[in-house]
Amino acid sequence: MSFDTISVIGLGYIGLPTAAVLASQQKKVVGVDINARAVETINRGAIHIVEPALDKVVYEAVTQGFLRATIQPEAADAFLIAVPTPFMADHQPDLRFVKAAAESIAPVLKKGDLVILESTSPVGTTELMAEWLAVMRSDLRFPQHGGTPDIFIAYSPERVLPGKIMQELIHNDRVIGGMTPACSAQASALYRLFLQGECVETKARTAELCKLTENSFRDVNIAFANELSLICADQGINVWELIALANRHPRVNILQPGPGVGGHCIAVDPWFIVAQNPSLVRLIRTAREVNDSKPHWVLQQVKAALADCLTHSCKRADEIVIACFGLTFKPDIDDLRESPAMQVAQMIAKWHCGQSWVVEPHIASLPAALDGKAELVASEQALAQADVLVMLVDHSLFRAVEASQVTQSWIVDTRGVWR
Ligand code: SAJ
Repeated sequence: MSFDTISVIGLGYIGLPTAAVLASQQKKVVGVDINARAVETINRGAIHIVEPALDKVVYEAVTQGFLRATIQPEAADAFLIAVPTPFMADHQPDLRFVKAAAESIAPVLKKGDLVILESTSPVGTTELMAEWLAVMRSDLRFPQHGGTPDIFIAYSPERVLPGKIMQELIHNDRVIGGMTPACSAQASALYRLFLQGECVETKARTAELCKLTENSFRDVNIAFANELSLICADQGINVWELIALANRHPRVNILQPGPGVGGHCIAVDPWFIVAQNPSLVRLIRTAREVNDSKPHWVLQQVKAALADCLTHSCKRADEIVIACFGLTFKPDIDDLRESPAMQVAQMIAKWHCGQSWVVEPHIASLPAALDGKAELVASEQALAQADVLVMLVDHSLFRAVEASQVTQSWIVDTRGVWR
């Protein structure tokens, strides 16, 4: 188990940090990605994604000669697959990137190699991947064939929090699901090259469901908070005060409501459980529906605020300026993927006949979906001139705004910043 060369397939938010951390242990790491621009950027020692502290580790790994990126897989002792697993229009998991990754490494596999799947996957995907590989390499023995395999295969989900990846990658415990105990042992040996947390070994299928369970747990709990926010709005109760009070109970720990649940994990992964167990899931599906419906509820709140503004001011609807604060899927990042704030801002821009403003300090220009439909403005301008304020993302910069600067009578605050 010496792992002289390690290959990481997929150099995105998980693959690149993992490749860089392995290279920082002075291992020869070859990163593989189909995106030629990402490959070229990494080979310059730069990064194509935003994640605190990643740039320095990648720069050092590349300039010291331990990390190199390429488009074509090469022979290695271990392969880590970290490619996207999105869902299709009907919420069924889309495994085409995992299949493409397996197809791309199959020709370079050799006896003794280890293949680990890290992508969030429905239960059974690791076994499926092993079958794909076995069909392509009938000259090799795989774990499903019994006996000592030529290729060791395991599933180990990434569990790192965007914004804290470099820290959590090293310190979080790691669930390792080998297809056999020997596969688990091999995979643990690889992660121990950099991991300070524990390697906890289990079966591949349990590890797959464990990852889906973690994100579904969070989704269900956020849905609970979001449902409370609807009830509180109806009853004239401050939901943040309510949650803070309830959380003083030693066994209550409610999460925070918001405009919905975004990102590429929590809003996606529970659907993998739903897709595989349609007749069993009720809570997990409902939580998804509660969270997915929240942006529409926020739009209704904005419509009600505008109607009230029309009643109490002498302005026409087309003279009223609505300003959205925040577009990203969570605070203090620049990631707009699957962002409920983006969804709300787009719906407002489409519906409102007056000006729609957006304040988002983490981006330099509006994304295509809002270009020409809304205007990116500074926080000061929006606070001084907009009529209706819609707080969507609790960036630290927004939390730092003095209460005396927020003078509007019409505020829809989905984050409890201006409560
Ligand atoms: N959110 C709320 N209220 C809360 C907490 C979060 O509305 O109290 C919203 C956020 O604003 C955001 C969404 O939920 O829109 C997701 O944000 P997050 O910070 O909960 O999670 P992610 O998507 O950044 O990362 C999650 C993490 N999973 C868990 O915490 C169980 C991370 O550890 C996983 O590695 C990651 O998904 C992943 O890649 O699967």
